[in-house]
Amino acid sequence: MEQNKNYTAEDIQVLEGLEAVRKRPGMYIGSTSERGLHHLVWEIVDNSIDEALAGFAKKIVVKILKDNVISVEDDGRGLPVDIHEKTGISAAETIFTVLHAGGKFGGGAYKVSGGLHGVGASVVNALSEWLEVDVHKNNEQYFIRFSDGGNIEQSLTKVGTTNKTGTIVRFKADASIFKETTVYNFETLNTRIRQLAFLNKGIEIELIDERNDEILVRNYKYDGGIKEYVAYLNQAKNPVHDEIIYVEGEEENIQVEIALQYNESFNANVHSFCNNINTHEGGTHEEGFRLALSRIVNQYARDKKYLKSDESFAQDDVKEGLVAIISIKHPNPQYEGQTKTKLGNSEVRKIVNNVLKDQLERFFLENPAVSKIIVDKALMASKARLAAKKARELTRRKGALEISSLPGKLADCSSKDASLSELFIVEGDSAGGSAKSGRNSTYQAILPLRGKVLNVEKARLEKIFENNEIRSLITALGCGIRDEIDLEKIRYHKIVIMTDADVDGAHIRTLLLTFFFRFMKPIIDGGYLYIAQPPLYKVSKGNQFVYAYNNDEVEQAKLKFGDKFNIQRYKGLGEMNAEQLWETTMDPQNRVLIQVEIEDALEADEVFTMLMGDDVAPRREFISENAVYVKNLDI
Ligand code: TTJ
Repeated sequence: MEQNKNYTAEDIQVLEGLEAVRKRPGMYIGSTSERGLHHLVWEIVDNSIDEALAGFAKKIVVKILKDNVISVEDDGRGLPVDIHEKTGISAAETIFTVLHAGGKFGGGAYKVSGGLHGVGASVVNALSEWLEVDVHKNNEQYFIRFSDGGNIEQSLTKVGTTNKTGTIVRFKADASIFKETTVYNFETLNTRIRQLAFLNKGIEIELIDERNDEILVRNYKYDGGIKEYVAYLNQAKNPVHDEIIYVEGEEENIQVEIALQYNESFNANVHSFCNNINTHEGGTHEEGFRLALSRIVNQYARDKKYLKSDESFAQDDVKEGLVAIISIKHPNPQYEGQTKTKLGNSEVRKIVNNVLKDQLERFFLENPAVSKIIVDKALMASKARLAAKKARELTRRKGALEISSLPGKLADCSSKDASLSELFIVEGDSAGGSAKSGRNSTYQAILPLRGKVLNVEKARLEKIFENNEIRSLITALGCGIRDEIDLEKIRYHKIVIMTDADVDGAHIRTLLLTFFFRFMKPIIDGGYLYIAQPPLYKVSKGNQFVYAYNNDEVEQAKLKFGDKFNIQRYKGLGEMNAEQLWETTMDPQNRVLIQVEIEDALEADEVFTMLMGDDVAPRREFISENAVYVKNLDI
């Protein structure tokens, strides 16, 4: 391959740019973990999405080739191949070698997808062992190859003729950068590709995994766009009206699309996107939506005399059982928040309101049966909320003389510094007893739970207050619940679920995770929630012993002790004495805690609905598909 020997000032500047990316990759792709690795794919795919949104590409194919090489191809116009008169470098090459290049790929459409606005291609090149580009354009086929983090190896060269147009990019992530892994997760790619197809109606996106003998193919194309997304999210949730409400509009060059449908559950499932980015932290588009929806439902309910003129639904009442997707395309989005996934553009609030108001009011008037169902649902929610408020006031009034009591069974810690304090939620009184005696009571509190926690998946906010275990937990945490959560008030910065390593323990852990996900999600998002890892075995020989936390460690212990040894399987925390429980599971010096994090709230919602919801069939299918992976099942 011809080497580009005579480096120009331009080349130096280019290499310095890409060198900067290799020095601090986290600044460009967030991290070099598995999540950062997958971000490379999205930076490339976003370019093809833009070509499709501009109306020139119809199909995008993402392939995972052998050795975890990624290929992304589209049938668009093909990257520009003209040679820049000043630099003598082709436009295609520039896009892969200059940071902040390609902000606009020509045409009227502005670059909408992706978070980095076109810097992606050169960042991916910088972080790849090699990257190749095929361009089909003007009946010619062109080829470029870069290697070792973006050095040009083969400049743009005609390598043949063609009768099609399009762009194909192949790259191999640099293992010296992505030290954790360079293996792509099929489900991660599949979930996001399906989401991109939902968010960009009519674009066909295909995923092919060629790494193994059995080739996996997934193909997505949704002409109904986010309407089909709402239908997909509601498929296991029993919708209460057939038609999915869909509005779209554009104002000030900002495109707004909203789809919504109510189901019989009590949970709200509202997800918002800007330029295909999942704005997990919400923002002005979501605020505009919530305001407009509650205002319109209230207005309709009053006009039809379902509500008296001085009554109104709270926003919560109108959210109950709601599944909604809000997707906007914005030429100049301002992202805020901890993870830069909160939309800050203030003009968006009124634009979303304007787009939704006219069309939703018209829908309600034209579909009185559906409107009545929605209003009835809000009425039920409102009645339950008001009844519970009265009940709470009553208990407060009755208990007015009591101090605002922490639950009696809470063994609190003496420290009042939440940032140092830990709450262990323990199953049963015997384990609770061991935990209380074994703990460091300065900063470790214990809350023993008696019996099963309520399955809140099907419960209204009001219902869960009737459950003693849940009420004790809410009181112990001290930070409120649902929209009233104030993490400033939380009494512990580590909340540790410590249940038995048996089926019952797993069930209680799942019930608690459901509660936290459905009613206290900010606690998970804030990284406060953990799962304790008690040892599964104690392997001993004479007075020597080792705790084993998994089967590999058992094997290692057996090797250490040679032939004669004793193995004790810990089924319940109660089988350990206080000292052992402290040493193995609570002592920060030795313990292993798993921090609970939500990779993708949409997926988590699907999992909780499937595991904890009414519909048995999906759960049975999940169990039969995954039973093969179960270890240490106690019969
Ligand atoms: C921009 O306007 C002029 C004609 O070419 C348009 C363009 O660049 N289209 C385009 C870019 N289609 N596909 C891409 C692309 C595809 C991949 C896989 C990767 C990159 C960096 C760009």
